[in-house]
Amino acid sequence: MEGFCQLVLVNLLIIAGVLPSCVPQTTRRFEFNVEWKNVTRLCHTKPLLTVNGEYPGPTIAVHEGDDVEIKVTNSIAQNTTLHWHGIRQLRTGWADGPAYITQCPIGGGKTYTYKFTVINQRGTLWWHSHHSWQRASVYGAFIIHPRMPYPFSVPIQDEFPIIFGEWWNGDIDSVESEMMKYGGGPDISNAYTINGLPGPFYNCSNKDTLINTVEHGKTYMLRIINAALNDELFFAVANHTLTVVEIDAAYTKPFKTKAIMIAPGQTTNVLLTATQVPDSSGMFLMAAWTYLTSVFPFNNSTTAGFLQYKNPMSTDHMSKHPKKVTIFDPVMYNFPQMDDTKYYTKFDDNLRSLSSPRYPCNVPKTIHKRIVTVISLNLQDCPANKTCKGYANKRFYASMNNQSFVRPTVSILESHYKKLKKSQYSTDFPEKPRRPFDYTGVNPIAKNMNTEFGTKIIQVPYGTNLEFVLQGTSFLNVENHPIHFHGHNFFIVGKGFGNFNVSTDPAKYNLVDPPERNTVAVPSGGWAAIRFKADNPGVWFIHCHLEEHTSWGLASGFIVQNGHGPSQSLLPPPKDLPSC
Ligand SMILES: *[C@@H]1O[C@H](CO)[C@@H](O)[C@H](O)[C@H]1NC(C)=O
Ligand SMILES: *[C@@H]1O[C@H](CO)[C@@H](O)[C@H](O)[C@H]1NC(C)=O
Ligand SMILES: *[C@@H]1O[C@H](CO)[C@@H](O)[C@H](O)[C@H]1NC(C)=O
Ligand SMILES: *[C@@H]1O[C@H](CO)[C@@H](O)[C@H](O)[C@H]1NC(C)=O
Ligand SMILES: *[C@@H]1O[C@H](CO)[C@@H](O)[C@H](O)[C@H]1NC(C)=O
Ligand SMILES: *[C@@H]1O[C@H](CO)[C@@H](O)[C@H](O)[C@H]1NC(C)=O
Ligand SMILES: *[C@@H]1O[C@H](CO)[C@@H](O)[C@H](O)[C@H]1NC(C)=O
Ligand SMILES: *[C@@H]1O[C@H](CO)[C@@H](O)[C@H](O)[C@H]1NC(C)=O
Ligand SMILES: *[C@@H]1O[C@H](CO)[C@@H](O)[C@H](O)[C@H]1NC(C)=O
Ligand SMILES: [Cu+2]
Repeated sequence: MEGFCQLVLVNLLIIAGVLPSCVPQTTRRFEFNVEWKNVTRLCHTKPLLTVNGEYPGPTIAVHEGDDVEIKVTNSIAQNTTLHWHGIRQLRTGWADGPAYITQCPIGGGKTYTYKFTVINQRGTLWWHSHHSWQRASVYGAFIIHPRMPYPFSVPIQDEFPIIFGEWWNGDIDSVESEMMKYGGGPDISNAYTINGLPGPFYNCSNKDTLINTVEHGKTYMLRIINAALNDELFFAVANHTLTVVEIDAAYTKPFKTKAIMIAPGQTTNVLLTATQVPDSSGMFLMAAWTYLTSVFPFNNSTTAGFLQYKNPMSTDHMSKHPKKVTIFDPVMYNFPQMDDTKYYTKFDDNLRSLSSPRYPCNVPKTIHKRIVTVISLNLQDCPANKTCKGYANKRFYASMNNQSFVRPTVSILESHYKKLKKSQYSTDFPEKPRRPFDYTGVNPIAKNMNTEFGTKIIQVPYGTNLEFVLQGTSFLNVENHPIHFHGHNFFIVGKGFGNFNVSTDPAKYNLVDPPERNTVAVPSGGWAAIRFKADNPGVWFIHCHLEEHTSWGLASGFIVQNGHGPSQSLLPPPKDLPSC
């Protein structure tokens, strides 16, 4: 093997994705320092929370099967935690990261080493802070290189991360605390970003524009991540077609599309072949703009970068500066409009698991338990003598089955593992709405939109085949919600607009090749049904990946009990686990 791996031809074939990787399984170690760094965008300089002074943070790149150790040092006064979004964390829930769910936060001046193994996963994931709204700037790519060649035959010339985010000129802690104090919506961001760069459509930002260089005729892999706090996005490259090959680190049946929609928490790998004959600039616009389903305020603006051709065939010189563009007009580029739900639905319908002998689609054909949960926004009366800035001078909240999630002060995983007497959670989350109603058809403003507060979660034995029906509502407005599950991938077996019908909809499920994900964008004014085997003992957070909704309580969780023997049991907590 050693000698074989050193042959030049062998290495070329590995890079092109034709032969399996020769890299041995190993332990990959990283050191992450959470620290402030002065960063300037849009002519505003501010202290920004970063990892190792980088924005976005450093990329973690490992191979399938590697052990990973990330030593996190917290060099700020505030608490922090980090989450490895989409990593299954089999038996290592202590390393998952959501504050007060699987760990107490890492205090100022303290360290914690996240240790886990990447088992049977390959593709693009990401990492981010899972404490308060720190993930506004504390995020980065988590790339798992496959051991086996890619299941598509095109040789890949190079790959680019494309990470969307949001930039606020002000301090993100104040945005969050204002929102929680007055119960209104958060201040919207000043710009969307690609790899931390807003791009040419914003004032004082032309120099902060991403440029990816390509060669005519070659194929590139774009590893696209939506790390934005509160916004679903469309993404497209002018005059180019994208071929979707993977979502949330699971291969899909490849299909071509003009644009993708990507919700916060999701990742998408696309292939792009540089087929075009560029003009004298050699540049093609790559843009991301809102997929709009809500009536809440949002920033109607576009982040963009450029694909730049090397040696453009139509000219002998090539510009080094971003092309001057001022107006983004989707029509001009033949892109979907921001409210084009029809376009999104068609795109989403095309997502299918690859479902091949090597990568089978292990969707549970039968289930042990179906949980129907309504996801909604809520309005609560303003407390006496307080100012509230939500709709009708009330406070916004959000809930699942009318339970607005309250974080406990000790991590649920620790309470569960140590069987603490004074545990601050209960396992009686309602498995269906207590009072069924017309979820998507009512005039919501006329209804009672109060919610209940608590820390109710679900508990199931190891190996339970679970189905969750996530039912959207028209409370305040219909809206697309990206619901993320920790510790498990799931299969999206069904979805639709309007209300889920238990007697007719399950018969229409796709149990052959449904898409596998960790974050499902529940259709606006509709529902999605997901299935998975609960085979990872521990405590797992479920929440909307729109940060404002999580803050308002759109969250819950589930405990998977230990099964038989060590291989089906949660490992003991690491010695350096932070305490509360
Ligand atoms: C940011 O700049 C301000 C003003 O120049 C300075 O006081 C502060 O120490 C800087 N912060 C960091 C983290 O470099
Ligand atoms: C929204 O986007 C525009 C650019 O189109 C920017 O100038 C503005 O600061 C952003 N933020 C707000 C709060 O409008
Ligand atoms: C840029 O600044 C100019 C002048 O202040 C303003 O008129 C324009 O609306 C701004 N454009 C954006 C996109 O923010
Ligand atoms: C790109 O597409 C637009 C409209 O779809 C077209 O007007 C333009 O000529 C194309 N550009 C190139 C370089 O092919
Ligand atoms: C967003 O901005 C564009 C261009 O200025 C405008 O045509 C469109 O109506 C705006 N959309 C919304 C929902 O505000
Ligand atoms: C609210 O204000 C009223 C009148 O100023 C006062 O009597 C009452 O004690 C206040 N209530 C609370 C909870 O502070
Ligand atoms: C939610 O709970 C609140 C408080 O108990 C109640 O007033 C409201 O009617 C409930 N709503 C639904 C839809 O069950
Ligand atoms: C479900 O569909 C059946 C058959 O079309 C219909 O009779 C029933 O009323 C529907 N149930 C609900 C809750 O809409
Ligand atoms: C950090 O977390 C601990 C444990 O929950 C808490 O007691 C402490 O007040 C927090 N510190 C800060 C600065 O928020
Ligand atoms: Cu949401």
